[in-house]
Amino acid sequence: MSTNKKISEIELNDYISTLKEVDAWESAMLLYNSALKQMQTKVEILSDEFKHVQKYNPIEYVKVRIKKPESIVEKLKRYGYSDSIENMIRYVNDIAGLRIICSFTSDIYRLSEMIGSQDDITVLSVKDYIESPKSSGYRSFHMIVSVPVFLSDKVVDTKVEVQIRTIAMDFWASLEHKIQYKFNGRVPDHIRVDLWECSDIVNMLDNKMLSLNEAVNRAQAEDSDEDGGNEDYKEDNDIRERQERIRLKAELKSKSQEAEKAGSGEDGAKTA
Ligand code: 0O2
Repeated sequence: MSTNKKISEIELNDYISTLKEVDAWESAMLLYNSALKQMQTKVEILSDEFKHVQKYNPIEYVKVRIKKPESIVEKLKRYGYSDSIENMIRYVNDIAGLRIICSFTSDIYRLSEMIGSQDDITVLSVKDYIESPKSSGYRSFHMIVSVPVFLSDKVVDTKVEVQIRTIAMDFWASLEHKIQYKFNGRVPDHIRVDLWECSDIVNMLDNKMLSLNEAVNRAQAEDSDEDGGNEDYKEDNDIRERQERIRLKAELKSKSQEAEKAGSGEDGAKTA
């Protein structure tokens, strides 16, 4: 199986260049859609596992999207490339995009490690806009990964952009995106400054929420230590009560048997 994979594994670019231009677009989109489905399933499995095995699920929700053709063309233009399918595959890394929204900043790093360490995922690049926010104030953790898509006769490694951010970061990003759209990318300075301030507030809120959560966890751990002790004590008492009830029942039974025997004139040796 692994030998077969090695032989048939080719790059998306090579695969597409063997197709006719008419087929190439649809074939590329089929691959990006398949890669996105795979990544979505992987994250859903992680989320299901968290729900069942752990008490806490760091994944609030997941969004997926395939980049619109006009956005792909616009990005290529911005990068100074002509709008060919080959350039799209080579230079646009976020055609297939998956966004994971978490509660806390610490969850972002835990999840990125879990995703990156899966055997069939290759991490091509990482951008930590939490550690170093963009000049707009944008905060998020980005990974470009590639996943193998198994077709009928070949395996094609396909790129997916994974964005991981907190609810607060997502709130900021979606508002800022709307503002950029409204002003056609030319946001007035005073609004830019306000957005920067909001981004700082988001950061403060995330830090505060994280330390609050840590304090809650510590308090719960202390409580459960105490309750755990009480639980043990309660359990011991329950066991003692049950044993006492069984002993009393047995005592009553043997007394009533003795009374029966005495009444019928049987002797102990015979009964035994
Ligand atoms: P959309 O509509 O979300 O698809 P690269 O992909 O590495 O070649 P790029 O595109 O600069 O270069 O990568 P980067 O900086 O990692 O950003 C990719 C995506 O991150 C963007 O995709 C946005 O989704 C998001 N993003 C980056 N900067 C900002 C920002 O300042 N504000 C907001 N709201 N989102 C941002 P697209 O293609 O721009 O948009």
